[in-house]
Amino acid sequence: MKVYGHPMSTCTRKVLTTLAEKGHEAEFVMVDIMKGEQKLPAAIARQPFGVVPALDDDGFVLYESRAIMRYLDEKLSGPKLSAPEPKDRAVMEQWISVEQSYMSPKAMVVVMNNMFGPMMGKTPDTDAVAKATESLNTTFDITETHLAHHDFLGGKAFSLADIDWMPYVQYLFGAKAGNLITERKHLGAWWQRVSTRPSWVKVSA
Ligand SMILES: N[C@@H](CCC(=O)N[C@@H](CS)C(=O)NCC(=O)O)C(=O)O
Repeated sequence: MKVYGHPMSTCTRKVLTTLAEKGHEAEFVMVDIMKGEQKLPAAIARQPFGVVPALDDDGFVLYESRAIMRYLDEKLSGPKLSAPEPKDRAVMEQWISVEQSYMSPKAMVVVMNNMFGPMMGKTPDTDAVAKATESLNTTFDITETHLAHHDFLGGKAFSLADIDWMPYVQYLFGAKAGNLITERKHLGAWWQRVSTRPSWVKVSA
């Protein structure tokens, strides 16, 4: 099994964390997105949208990080990262959707402007950051209410929903916006719980 990705890529990190939680390793093949390697013909053959990650499981090629996470959880031995019960499974899927629809697009604005942009000598667009932060405040207030009654996003147990949220939440800390997490008691406690898991410590090192 091969994972094509980049160690700094949030979507690649979701896949690697899923593998680590399942107690498996895949061969990691670096696609240097800093050099544009994701747009080369060989990469496009695996991921036609020209981004990472992609998985190659003995000739079965799959792209889209969330699809890969679900596939790995179904296929591999190890702890189950999705609840079997329909209501629990649906709650997990709801929080994966919240990440994709409301959290990550706004977190990306903050991270690009406050973390990656300055690394490349760019000046942050403070208006864009303020607008994205306002939206993140709403999303995190809703998340805080949920986590007041649940240890994990998917409910009682650690699941793919937690893994799905972790890479962008971590980058918010690097983008001087970690207060959005730590100033919320339950969200802060959740982050403490999930970010100290050995899988995450390994992948984010
Ligand atoms: N929906 C895709 C998004 C993949 C994506 O945006 N990957 C980023 C890295 S996290 C990338 O390859 N960026 C390089 C580019 O846009 O050219 C997934 O979940 O796999």
